Amino acid sequence: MTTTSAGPHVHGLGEPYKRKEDARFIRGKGNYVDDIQLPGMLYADIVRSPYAHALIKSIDISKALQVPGVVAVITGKDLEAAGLAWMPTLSGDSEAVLAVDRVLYQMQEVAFVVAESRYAAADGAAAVEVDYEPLPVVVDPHKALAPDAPLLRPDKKDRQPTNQIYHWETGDRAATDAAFAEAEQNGVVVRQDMYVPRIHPAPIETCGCVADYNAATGKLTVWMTSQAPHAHRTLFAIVSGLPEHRIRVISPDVGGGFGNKVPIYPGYVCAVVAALKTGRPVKWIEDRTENLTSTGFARDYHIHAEIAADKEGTVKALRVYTLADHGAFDAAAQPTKFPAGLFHICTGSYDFKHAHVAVDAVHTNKAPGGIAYRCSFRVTEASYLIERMMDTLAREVGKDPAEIRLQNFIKPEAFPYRSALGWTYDSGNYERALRLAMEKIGYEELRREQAEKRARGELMGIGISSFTEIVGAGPGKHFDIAGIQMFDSCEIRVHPTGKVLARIGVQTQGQGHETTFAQIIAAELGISPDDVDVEHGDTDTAPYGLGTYASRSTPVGGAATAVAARKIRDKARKIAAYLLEVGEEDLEWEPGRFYVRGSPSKGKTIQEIAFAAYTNCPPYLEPGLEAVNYYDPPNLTYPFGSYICVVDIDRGTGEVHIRRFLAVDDCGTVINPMIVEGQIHGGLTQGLAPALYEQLAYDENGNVLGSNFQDYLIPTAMETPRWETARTVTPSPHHPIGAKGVGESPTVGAPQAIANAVVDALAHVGVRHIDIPITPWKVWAILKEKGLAT
Ligand code: MCN
Ligand code: CUN
Repeated sequence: MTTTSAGPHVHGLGEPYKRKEDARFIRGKGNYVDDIQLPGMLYADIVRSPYAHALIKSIDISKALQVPGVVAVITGKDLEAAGLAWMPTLSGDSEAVLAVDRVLYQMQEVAFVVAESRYAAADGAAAVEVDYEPLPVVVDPHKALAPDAPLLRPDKKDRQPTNQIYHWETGDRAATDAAFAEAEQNGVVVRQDMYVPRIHPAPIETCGCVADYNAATGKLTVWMTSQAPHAHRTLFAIVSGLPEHRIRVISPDVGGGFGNKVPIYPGYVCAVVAALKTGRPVKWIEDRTENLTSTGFARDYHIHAEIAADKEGTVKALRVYTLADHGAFDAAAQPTKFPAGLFHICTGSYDFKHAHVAVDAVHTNKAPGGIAYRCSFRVTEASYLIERMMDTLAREVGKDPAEIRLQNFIKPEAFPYRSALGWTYDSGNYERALRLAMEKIGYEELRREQAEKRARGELMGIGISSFTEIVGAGPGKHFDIAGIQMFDSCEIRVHPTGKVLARIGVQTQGQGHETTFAQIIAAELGISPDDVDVEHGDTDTAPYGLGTYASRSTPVGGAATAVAARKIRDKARKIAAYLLEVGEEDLEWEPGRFYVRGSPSKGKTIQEIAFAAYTNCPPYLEPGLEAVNYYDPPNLTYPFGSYICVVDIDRGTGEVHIRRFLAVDDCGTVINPMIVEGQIHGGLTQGLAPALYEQLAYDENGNVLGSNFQDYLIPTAMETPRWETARTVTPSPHHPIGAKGVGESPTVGAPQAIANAVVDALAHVGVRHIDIPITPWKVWAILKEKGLAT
């Protein structure tokens, strides 16, 4: 480390420091759950229902037990006898671990087979004979609410007599209705139905675990693909009755989570039961089809939205009604107090005076899960609806979509801004982001080009999305998951030689925490990130944390890390004062060093202070240099962005070609611009996906139509355009380093920019909305209807 007059250069905030974890990933030295091998380990396979709704009349496991290598077969009845047939979901519902007397969706777990090899387990699963009696299937949530719909959850009928899970509303209905009545008379009202389809996060690594129970010590160790190891351990303790300190959950390297690894799945629980039953370690790893068909899906929101505005297009009120399809069990990961997550960010970046939102959630014969996929608790759906609606309003009043946004943005001086639905946006400057995007992409020029092309019969569209996100749950008094408050944590140990071990409560599944959290400490202590190792994911060693989702790691865990590092620095100051024989107030700090004010050469480096903490500590202090912080944020952070997409449409095939896509993001203070850029590239691709390709569709019998990557289209390098990025920086006023989250922003912001561009290309022939995914077939049908197909 070289010391300059400004102190050593430590690669702190704002530096594109190369990812420390990549040293192992690019050498093939990552350590994923499926890499865990234990002596005597058994392998599992799951028998799954071919029916979407059926009674189970009988299960015969005798043939399966005769398959060579099969060691045990566990059924729902076995679990029932042990009191383990049901498990709590993250939304307070109970979900069948293995179905006992009925199945509620195709691919539901029915029996768990363990064997000496993965192949024997598969043969065993094929030999289990299940006698089903098919029942009527409901896949449409509207039909699920019909009075004659079959009741899917008779187990809940005492508290839930229909398929409706909840009705939830927020906002001021009377004031909103009054604003609409006024707009009907003297202004404009726009309305639109839209469906945000069911999609799937589809991480490259599917879900799985290895469960190992040591009967001698009574300790259960579970390596599992988990975005929330501590929360999962607590739920395991509650379900199993095992003491929590005798359960160790280790989430090793995770090959992509995207929300898919937040819920607890039956396979994890069955592997634990099988390990207890057989006395041997049990590995369960899903295949691709199991992952796509049975684990946490996302979206599936049927939305009706309305905006009331004056004749010039200044917005007055927003009214939204949504039917949320939660599938067979309500297993959505979301804060307890907000059943529709943070859907109430749907007033977006605009200054609505009034709003009212109602959501009805229903059961259908589809897999449970919900809200996963880079979404921040339903923010994706909220952002999609408001950005589509602003375009609809622009058409209605004959204004450009950019102009209508600039006219209605919350003004920079209005922050902190309280939204009509009661949320306090911490900071923002929406106009600056949109103006930067317009300037960078050459908006006016593009509009001229579009007009010329339109005159020649060519179809070109420009779409804008000026979204606002809401990330960083807690505060703990408002946010909890299954009762556990959503704070997060960091523990820092500075060793005598000045090297650092930091343990964090959040779990990384690819976002680069081992680098960025080291950079936060580097910035606070003036120690190179290379001298800071960041550990996470092992409940025996990491401080308690709520997990990584909803882009909360930087807003909450990052804040805990900065605060813990500041505690270290406070103690270091005391030690330095002792060593230098001056008062604490006589010391100045520069990165990595305290020195005596007025005599810069008289100082102590953080390394010297660390050594003294263990060798020559002031008698009035505890020896050592360690600190821990549990951070409960005072507010959420509100990152935002303005995206502009340019598309050309092929009149012969209906194909949408994305010619340009520019993303201006603002996540406050940036820790590592290279990692943020990577997050944005990946997130934009996952925003492109539902816009043009992905949908987890079902036929009327409840058969999953997207059970593999031939039918469920994820974009590859071929489909992905060259992303252009830029940024503005509006720090969070309450975060210790001013950082906001960013992981989900691009996926939240992108789909509607693309949808708006396609609708813009066809607006002159009266098209106002096309539901995503906007497939060539849908576009071609419109071209045909409008006489534009060639
Ligand atoms: N970062 C930064 N400066 C900021 C904000 C963030 O340098 N102002 C860095 C962070 O320190 C972190 C990364 O960017 O290294 C993302 O940070 P953050 O926005 O805090 O989000 P999380 O770390 O909580 O990640 C979760 C988020 C979610 S919810 C999904 S889903 C998702 C995503 O991130 N899943 C991912 N990005 C993913 N990226 C990969 N590779 N794999 C996943 O599974
Ligand atoms: Cu909602 S997907 Mo991320 O929050 O794990």
